[in-house]
Amino acid sequence: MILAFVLVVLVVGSVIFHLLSPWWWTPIASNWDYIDHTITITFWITGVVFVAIGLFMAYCVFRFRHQEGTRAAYEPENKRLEWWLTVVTTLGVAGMLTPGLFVWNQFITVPKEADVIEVMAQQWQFSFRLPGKDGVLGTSDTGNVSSENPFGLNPNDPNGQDDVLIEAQDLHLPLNRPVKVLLRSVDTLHNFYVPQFRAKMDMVPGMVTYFWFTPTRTGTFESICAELCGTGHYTMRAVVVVDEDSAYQTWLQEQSTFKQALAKNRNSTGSKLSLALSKRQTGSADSVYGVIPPKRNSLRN
Ligand SMILES: [Cu+2]
Repeated sequence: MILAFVLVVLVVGSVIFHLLSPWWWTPIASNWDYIDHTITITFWITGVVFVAIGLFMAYCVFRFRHQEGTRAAYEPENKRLEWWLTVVTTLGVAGMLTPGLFVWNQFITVPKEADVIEVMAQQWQFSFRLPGKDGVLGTSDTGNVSSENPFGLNPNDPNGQDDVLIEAQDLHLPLNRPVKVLLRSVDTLHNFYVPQFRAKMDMVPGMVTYFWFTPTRTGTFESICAELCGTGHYTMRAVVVVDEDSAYQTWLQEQSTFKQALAKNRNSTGSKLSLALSKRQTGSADSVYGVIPPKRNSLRN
């Protein structure tokens, strides 16, 4: 009797908690409201099943409780019931998977007019690359990665010379322009995720993964690494700022190209990124905590 009551309280409490929970989605800032719809459909299907099974268990516990003089009947096979459960389960699973297939198809079908950017991950920071005036990203190879060339770009590729390298870790994007995000990693598995964009994907060493989205409102959003990637994983964050076009152009003018960065690094003024990388390669304890603050770098050098 008490157990049946507890089961009912669990079911009703879970539903109320779900409806009143403060931990809900951040307000969306991209075109991917389809992804929210698929999650809502999944919540509905699993919610209805959860309530039905929870209440059915409570009913059974109450209805078939121990009573003097009655004995349980053993009934291992019931074809009708099994058919019925198989059909309902199949419909439920199909209902959850089908919308996802349509959304996934859209998620990886990039519109032709999309701008291309690249996000590069390493323990434990994100860096960004834009294709520059020619609109084409230069080729890259992890074998080229060095303190002078932290992105590992091919120095002989003319397409790469004007690539814009963003080492300050804040990426700006223009409002309402679709963007294809190429993802790569130089060391281990990472995942680029901005919750407001409803888009994320693993970054896998040795391959380039991608997704696309259109930012639909201006603002400053935090990107996090959503793949446990080592002791500094929790520090692996960056900022994505969605700008009106004029503010975006102003920001873009202030960024330096691969050619400029290479010259600057050769003059050994050093960049935050290259220093962090070179210290990591030489095994400095500081690098365990990711990016070394620039002030400390200047004190050391
Ligand atoms: Cu990571």
